[in-house]
Amino acid sequence: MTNKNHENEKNEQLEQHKVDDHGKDMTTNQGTKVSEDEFSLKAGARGPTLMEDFHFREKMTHFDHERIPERAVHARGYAAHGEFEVYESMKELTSAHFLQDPSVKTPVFVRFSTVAGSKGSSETVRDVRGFSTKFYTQEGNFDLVGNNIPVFFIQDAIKFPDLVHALKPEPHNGMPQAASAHDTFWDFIANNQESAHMAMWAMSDRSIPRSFRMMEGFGVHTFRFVNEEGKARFIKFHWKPKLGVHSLVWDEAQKISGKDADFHRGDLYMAIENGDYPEWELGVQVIEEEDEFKFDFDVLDPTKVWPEEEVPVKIIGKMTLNRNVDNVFAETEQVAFHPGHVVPGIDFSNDPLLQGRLFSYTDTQLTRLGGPNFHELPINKPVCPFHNNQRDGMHRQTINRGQVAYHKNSLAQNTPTPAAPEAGGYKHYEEKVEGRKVRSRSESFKDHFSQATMFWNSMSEPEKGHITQAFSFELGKVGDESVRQQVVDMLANINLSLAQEVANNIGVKSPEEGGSNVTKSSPALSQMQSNYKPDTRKIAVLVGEDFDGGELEQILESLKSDGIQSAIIGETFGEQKGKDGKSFEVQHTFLTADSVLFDGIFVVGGESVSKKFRSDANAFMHEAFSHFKPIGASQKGTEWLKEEGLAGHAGVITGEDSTQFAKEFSKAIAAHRHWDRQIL
Ligand code: HDE
Repeated sequence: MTNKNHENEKNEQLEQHKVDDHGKDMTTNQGTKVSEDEFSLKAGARGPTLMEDFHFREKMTHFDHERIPERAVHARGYAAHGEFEVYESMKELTSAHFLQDPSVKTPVFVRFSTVAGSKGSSETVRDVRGFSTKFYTQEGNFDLVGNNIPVFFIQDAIKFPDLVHALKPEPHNGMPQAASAHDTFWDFIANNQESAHMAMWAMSDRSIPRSFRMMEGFGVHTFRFVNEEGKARFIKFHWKPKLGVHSLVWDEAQKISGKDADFHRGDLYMAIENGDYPEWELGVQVIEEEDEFKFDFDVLDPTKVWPEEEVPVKIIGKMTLNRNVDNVFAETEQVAFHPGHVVPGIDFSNDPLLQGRLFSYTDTQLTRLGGPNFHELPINKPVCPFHNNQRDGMHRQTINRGQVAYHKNSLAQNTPTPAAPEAGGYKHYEEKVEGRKVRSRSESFKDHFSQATMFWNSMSEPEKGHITQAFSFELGKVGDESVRQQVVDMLANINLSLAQEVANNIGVKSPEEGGSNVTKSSPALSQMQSNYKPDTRKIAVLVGEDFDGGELEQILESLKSDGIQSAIIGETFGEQKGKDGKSFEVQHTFLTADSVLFDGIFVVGGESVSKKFRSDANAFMHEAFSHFKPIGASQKGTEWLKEEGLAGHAGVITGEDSTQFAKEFSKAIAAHRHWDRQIL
């Protein structure tokens, strides 16, 4: 496998820390060569092990301390390197250096994550996904620590520990892992109704993404851009994936969890290895400060979106991920993000959720990374120099020279010197603030349901169906009937028929009153509006004995030219030979592959196949069909589809003319799912 080092300052910096052990003599950590690494030192061949065996002691001690605490949330994550470029100067909006010059490529490191599960949990669970980006800019690190959902469960950071306690496995029995489908989570939701909007998103297709490469990212909070003249505007950050926003279906997601718990990391890793570098465009929504109170939501409320139809997303640049990490622990695990890592030109708003996050992120690293010097870890180090009077602490690596470590001083000519804003010193935006100290929530934060209804109104019929099913699944796992009833009653404030359908599914009293008079919708919220491309979609090609190899070759070539990847599935590994002598290497057998691991299937079959082959192929066809995936068939496969009653349905492609067939199949693959299919 290649791990091409794209030239940039961060990659060069990391290079200095890399060690290659291949072909080297083995030594202790002190550099003493080791002569034996299989047997501990003993008094006699059967005797006790001796304390003086320094090599054994050192090796075992190191191993005993190899694990560090996992992240309190977002423990399961995967990351990659890349770069960001702005399309044109953003001078009007911000003075941030990395947003001025389109020829500047800023190195980035991006970590995607699930929220609830432990470090070893499955990746296709229903959950919010983290989307954290560290920009290594010339003015210091800027971290955009976002999610794939644009709103959040709570409005004030003081409630975060409660939310997470309710979400994580229940403390008395440690269950369930990586799932919100349990009593405490839904008890929290019903009793903290500011979460209504986010609960709708969490039950939508957004929380079971097909791939990290096919998710949007959102900064969630309102930030500020400040330009050189000191003019500030409210902004929200968006990442828009070039491949569009696409999801799994729930049954598929659950099955993938068993078949391949690493499904999302595998997908990202292989895309980068194959040179299919994933790309996202960065967008910003901008609200002028003077328009702060012109909307029917408070711009500081993190449970609200700014509908894109009212506040358009201005696309300002592009990020490409182009290099996998060399070492998951050193990079992905040790990276420390913080929404408070900002650069001049980017500032905060008074969103009370953001304000609390500004405290939490450094604090958590002190436990997780063992002290205050985690900024010195290679992955966390800025690419620009950093100088101050901070000293010492656990694991300090920098050797600061000189006598002086305080400000102000005369012995070092009063250096290091704070820089004036004109010379690049960070200047906090001088917002006028006044008020009484109060422990309360602003009245303007009190509408919890209008945008939840707007979200529902914006969904297509299949998306609405998925949300209804998701609520019914999750609440169906809730043991306490009163909690189930409370959630259904809460849903009645969002949409009465949703609440009634869920009530029927889970056996609680169906609300008769309620409903919402909000008719507003925001079409941009539906994933149906997304990009549909065949690029990097993966299909399973089921190939038996005695088939027309020439035709298969031609079809696969045509699909490949559209960016579609295919894997040959056979009964056993080895070569699968066609009647015409053309042979294809089997990449997976029915034992090692499964229809849920592919975006579509292509049934070729063969004149003479075993009963087992036919029944395995049937299982693939029926499962792909029930997951609304594209299915293509040629040769013997066409007959099989007919026999199984699958031919003629939406997204099921057959045809005599192989050129025409390949074109139509490619189109069906680009459509991803065929929702109008009648499920048998
Ligand atoms: Fe986080 N969050 N969070 N969060 N968060 C953490 O920091 C926290 C919130 C997000 O890949 C922790 O280093 C509080 C919103 C991501 O390393 C911790 C509050 C959003 C990641 C923490 C929030 C996020 C974290 C755990 C409420 C979307 C993974 C480990 C005020 C905008 C970063 C760590 C990575 C991680 C606290 C809410 C995104 C404990 C107190 C809203 C993507 O510090």
